[in-house]
Amino acid sequence: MHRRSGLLISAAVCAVSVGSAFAEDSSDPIIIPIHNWSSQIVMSNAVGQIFESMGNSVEFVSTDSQAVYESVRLGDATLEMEVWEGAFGASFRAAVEKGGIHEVATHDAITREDWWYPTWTKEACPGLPDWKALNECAALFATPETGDKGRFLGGPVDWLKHDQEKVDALGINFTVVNAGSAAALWAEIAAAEKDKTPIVLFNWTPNFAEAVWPGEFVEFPAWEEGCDKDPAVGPLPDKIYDCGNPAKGYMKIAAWDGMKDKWPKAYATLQKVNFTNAQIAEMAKLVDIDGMEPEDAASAWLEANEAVWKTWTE
Ligand code: TMO
Repeated sequence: MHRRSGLLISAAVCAVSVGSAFAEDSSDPIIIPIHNWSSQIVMSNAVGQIFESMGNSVEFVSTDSQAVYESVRLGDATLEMEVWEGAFGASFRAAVEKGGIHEVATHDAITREDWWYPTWTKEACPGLPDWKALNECAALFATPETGDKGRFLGGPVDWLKHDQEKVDALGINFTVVNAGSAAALWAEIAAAEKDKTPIVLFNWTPNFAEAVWPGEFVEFPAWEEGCDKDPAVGPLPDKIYDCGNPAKGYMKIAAWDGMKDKWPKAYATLQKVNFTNAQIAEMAKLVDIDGMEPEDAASAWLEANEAVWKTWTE
């Protein structure tokens, strides 16, 4: 509580000088939240290091990937580098409606997050990627844990993918089991690869995984805005979540409304930040394949891509 009113006061003091072209950034740290998938951690470190190269002070905090929108709205965190439409669109929109957080920019990256399988799975279930074919093949995906139902391996629960709601709405013969971490997803694909066991799990793009395991997303009824709220939207008139996630989703950058006045230079840089699918997949690869620590991966990425980001600081 105390800290927040402090932030508000300094934002107000700063606002007085904003009209001048010489407004300086506050020496308070820019608070950058990090979550539980690699590209977000590396990208956040990269942008933090860019701010540091401009003389700013930066602090990283590990936060829940849904609750972060409330934190940014209140100014407890300053920005969010990866607002994925599929996983976070609802939480982001809800926070924007309450006020205090806004969209700064949209990355060039086009995103998709949904049920996915490595190519060998299709040999066992040739009707894929249609979800109805997946349903007919459910027994192929059964595990001791799921009995005669297929197992869908979901991501960590804070990604809130509503997989169980989708299973219930579409009447799919699957049980949702959530992995504890992103690393657990990759370990399961690698284990299944040994004897080409069929597997269907949560995955996304851009990600390093697409360069390692060719595969496809399951095609559910196409996402339509409101499918998660309005039973009338989607193919079944009385169900919500009777659809897949957006197949061409956005990835946005969000910030606390006070950032612009408190750190005007950093904010001007943030407005120019923009990553592509290939760049984001590369950031994840540096950690998930090459085994680098995220801060080292960020430094290596910045060093190899100076032409991409240097102009953002001018
Ligand atoms: C938010 N995520 C990229 C893990 O789907």
